[in-house]
Amino acid sequence: MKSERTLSIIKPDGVEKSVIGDVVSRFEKAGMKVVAMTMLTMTDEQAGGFYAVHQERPFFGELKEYMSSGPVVVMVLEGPDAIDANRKIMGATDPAQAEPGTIRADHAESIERNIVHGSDSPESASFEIPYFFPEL
Ligand code: IDP
Ligand code: MG
Repeated sequence: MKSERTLSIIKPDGVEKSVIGDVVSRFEKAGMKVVAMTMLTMTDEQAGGFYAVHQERPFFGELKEYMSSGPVVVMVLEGPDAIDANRKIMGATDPAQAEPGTIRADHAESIERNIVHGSDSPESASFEIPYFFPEL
């Protein structure tokens, strides 16, 4: 297994629900290292740039509003197959479809307010990591 880096975000609902510690702990227990971390509040424009792949989707406006509605924790995780490993720990986008024991099954309230973001491919990770951590 190759070591990879992936971008993880604890979204505004995750920060609001006080599950930062729980989420980070799940990643660490799974063998991933947090190699960068910051808390920030995105502007609507920053959220739109981050989610530009979804700009034609009907939920794009709401997604920008949600993602810029409060502070988020943005981090880079590193470990074996970190991109897929993170996606498995997160669970499916819609918490109703997420495997029991995943972050989204345990904490998310809807397909939109689903607690965490994780890069979905090496290409996404190589766009998303420098979007927040240009020095990495
Ligand atoms: P992902 O976060 O599991 O990769 P994506 O399809 O990339 O899911 O969607 C990005 C984000 O957009 C989701 O995490 C969620 O917050 C929001 N989203 C996705 N699908 C819907 C929808 O059908 N309605 C409202 N929001 C959605
Ligand atoms: Mg995605």
